[in-house]
Amino acid sequence: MFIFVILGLLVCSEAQGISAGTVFVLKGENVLLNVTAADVLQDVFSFSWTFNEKRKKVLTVNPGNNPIVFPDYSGRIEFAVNNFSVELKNLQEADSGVYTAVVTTLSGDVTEAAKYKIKVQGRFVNLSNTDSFSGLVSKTLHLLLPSSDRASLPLLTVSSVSDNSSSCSFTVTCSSQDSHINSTFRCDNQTYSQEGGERSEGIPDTFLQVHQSSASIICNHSNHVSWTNNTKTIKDVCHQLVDPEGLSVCLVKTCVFSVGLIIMVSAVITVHLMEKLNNNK
Ligand SMILES: *[C@@H]1O[C@H](CO)[C@@H](O)[C@H](O)[C@H]1NC(C)=O
Ligand SMILES: *[C@@H]1O[C@H](CO)[C@@H](O)[C@H](O)[C@H]1NC(C)=O
Ligand SMILES: *[C@@H]1O[C@H](CO)[C@@H](O)[C@H](O)[C@H]1NC(C)=O
Ligand SMILES: *[C@@H]1O[C@H](CO)[C@@H](O)[C@H](O)[C@H]1NC(C)=O
Ligand SMILES: *[C@@H]1O[C@H](CO)[C@@H](O)[C@H](O)[C@H]1NC(C)=O
Ligand SMILES: *[C@@H]1O[C@H](CO)[C@@H](O)[C@H](O)[C@H]1NC(C)=O
Ligand SMILES: *[C@@H]1O[C@H](CO)[C@@H](O)[C@H](O)[C@H]1NC(C)=O
Ligand SMILES: CC(=O)N[C@H]1CO[C@H](CO)[C@@H](O)[C@@H]1O
Repeated sequence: MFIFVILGLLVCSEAQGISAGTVFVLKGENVLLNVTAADVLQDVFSFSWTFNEKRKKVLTVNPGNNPIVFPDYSGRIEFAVNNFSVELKNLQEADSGVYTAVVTTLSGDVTEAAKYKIKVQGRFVNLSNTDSFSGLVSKTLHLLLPSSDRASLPLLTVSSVSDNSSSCSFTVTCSSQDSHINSTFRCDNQTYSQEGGERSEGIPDTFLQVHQSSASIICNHSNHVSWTNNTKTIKDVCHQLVDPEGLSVCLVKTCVFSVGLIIMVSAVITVHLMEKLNNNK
């Protein structure tokens, strides 16, 4: 009972603050943090943007004075005096965290005017040109690394292929350093079906997914700000599967060959007949 009361109190005291919306930012980019509760900006004694739970100060301003930017942020923030929004520039992974706008009013009340949970994520970098890695990629199409510290090498490999002229099925494994997913594809009579391969989270906020699109298998490695994909065409896996295009080409070839043969045979017969007629004269 006592525990429930305490829990209830905790929930209530949380609810009094502003809940933080999560914003994903590409490493190296800027983000503009706005004041969302503009109504609390009355009778302001002092205003601060703070970082994380310990409320490390980013910037403080007392209306009428110049804003004070704290040393860790000097040169990389822009403050809009008119609406109290702050732009953080060239974000790095270490800048991930909760930013809160804290207002102290003339009467001494402390309230929150905005709260953001910022997550900085790296971009996936294509390193398939790098020779030192070429030994690793003999069976893969591309080698990609996110530019964050956690490198991962997504691979797309095919196994258990069953292939004949009317149907083909195979399993693909789409993998990064931290996780993998399997998916089974079947092609019957020009229709594709898939089992598995749903989006799955490996390291937090990083995903793998497999799907089929325009006769290719796509292995998609993504985070919230960047993605990359490895692909394999189904034709390269299912060699025997006859597609209608292939069939018609074959048909045309057969026709041309047959017509050619008939013309040649007729020509031979005609010449033979002519010779016979000439001999009879
Ligand atoms: C702040 O407002 C600007 C302009 O209205 C908008 O472009 C930006 O996305 C907002 N920032 C956030 C973190 O929502
Ligand atoms: C606050 O002011 C800045 C600079 O004048 C502007 O870029 C930004 O969009 C404003 N934010 C909102 C929420 O209006
Ligand atoms: C990655 O590199 C390969 C080989 O150089 C290239 O074919 C492919 O288009 C590149 N992909 C991206 C997304 O740059
Ligand atoms: C092709 O393979 C499928 C399953 O792998 C099988 O059901 C089908 O009978 C086979 N067809 C032929 C013509 O061999
Ligand atoms: C995926 O397939 C591989 C090899 O075919 C197997 O070792 C692995 O356990 C499978 N993973 C899952 C999640 O089914
Ligand atoms: C293949 O599909 C076509 C139309 O999509 C249908 O008319 C035909 O009966 C199908 N053949 C088989 C063997 O299922
Ligand atoms: C890969 O996944 C991302 C995020 O889910 C999505 O925006 C993108 O369009 C996908 N790309 C492909 C080729 O499927
Ligand atoms: C790295 C890679 O293979 N990227 C490809 C992802 O898919 C798009 C089309 O959907 C291609 O244009 C990219 O080259």
